[in-house]
Amino acid sequence: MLSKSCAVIINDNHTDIVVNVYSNRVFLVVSQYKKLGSLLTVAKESVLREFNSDIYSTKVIFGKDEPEIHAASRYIAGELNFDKPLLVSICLKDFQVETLRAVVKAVKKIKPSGKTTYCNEMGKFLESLGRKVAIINIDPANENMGYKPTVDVSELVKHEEVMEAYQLGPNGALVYCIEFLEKNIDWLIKKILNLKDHYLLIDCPGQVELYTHHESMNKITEKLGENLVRLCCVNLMESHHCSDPGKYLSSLMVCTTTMLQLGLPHVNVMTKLDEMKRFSDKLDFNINFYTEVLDLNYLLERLNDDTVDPQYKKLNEALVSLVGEYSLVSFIPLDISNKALLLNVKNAVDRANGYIFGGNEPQDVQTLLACAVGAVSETERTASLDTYI
Ligand SMILES: Nc1nc2c(ncn2[C@@H]2O[C@H](COP(=O)(O)OP(=O)(O)O)[C@@H](O)[C@H]2O)c(=O)[nH]1
Ligand SMILES: [Mg+2]
Repeated sequence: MLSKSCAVIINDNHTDIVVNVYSNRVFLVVSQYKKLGSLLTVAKESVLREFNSDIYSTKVIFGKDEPEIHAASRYIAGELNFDKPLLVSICLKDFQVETLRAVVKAVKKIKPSGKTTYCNEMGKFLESLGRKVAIINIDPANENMGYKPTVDVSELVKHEEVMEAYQLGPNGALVYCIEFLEKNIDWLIKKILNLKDHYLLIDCPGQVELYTHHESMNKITEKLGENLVRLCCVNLMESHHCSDPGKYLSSLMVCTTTMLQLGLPHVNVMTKLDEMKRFSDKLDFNINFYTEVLDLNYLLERLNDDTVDPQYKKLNEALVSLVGEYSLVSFIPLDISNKALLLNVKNAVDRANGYIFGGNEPQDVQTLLACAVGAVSETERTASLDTYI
């Protein structure tokens, strides 16, 4: 776990939660005000170990210093019991024990965007259609792979060892590993050339900076392309980002930047659609607005509802018009357990990377053309999404 975030509704209040794990501490943000609150350090005292009860000492290093914030931090630290000192930023509308319990429950349930799950499930799905699939893991910090990777970057470089050897934090070590992979790209190419008759799924790291401004991923995909691998970037965005106009806009910016930076055929997928129900009452628009990225002026109105500052209004306007002018982004909705939605994603990827015209699967001309133009009947499409709100 490096960095994970989620949003939950607690007592009718939208609550943002972010957990960042560094080598020497965990940074937890809990906010119901869309901003950082008091910042506290929480350390576990070992003095009373013999009584088998942990004592936590808390210290405010920034912001309001109130007893309830100390008590809340101690409660959260005790329940979560991280093995590293905790730095916590708390900004809550109430400090009732039910609220704190809900925060702890949400932190325990935080899950990443689902890249590994996607590779695993899509792999099985494609195999059921008769494709010979190989999954290649190039995320050096990958956790709980449910599949057995045919090629694993950890044979080349180990994230933990890099952190230790160079005294780097998890993100720094990850960038080092990816740069190392770029320098040793021949290792990967050689392995891939042995998989000529396979359909490849490449499980990538999730650090967004690798796709928005760092150059290594770009060079890696270029080199693979030169070696006749027809790549398509499948970018996963979690549907909970729709519950907040600011988060949704930032996702659109990340998608646009990634598309421009990588320059690959690209399919954006909105994952965990089944979790959308939890936010139904927080959604300003229907699912189509978010997946098809419809008129962003409506989004701008919502963004500006949250601020009276003219500078922020101008910034929102500029960002919205930037995303709107490029007009590159739309999302295919996915709930990983829904085969019909998995099929939609598969068809979009087949169109994007050209597999539809080169694969070995038997296809009649009509299916081929329908897939090539993305034909899905309107009733088929809305029927499959209606159940999600
Ligand atoms: N509810 C729901 N959970 C999902 C879906 N896809 C993935 N997940 C969960 O989200 C977590 C994602 O973990 P993982 O795939 O390892 O994420 P990664 O770090 O992006 O590779 C797992 O616990 C999955 O069970 C989905 O469509 N719906
Ligand atoms: Mg993963």
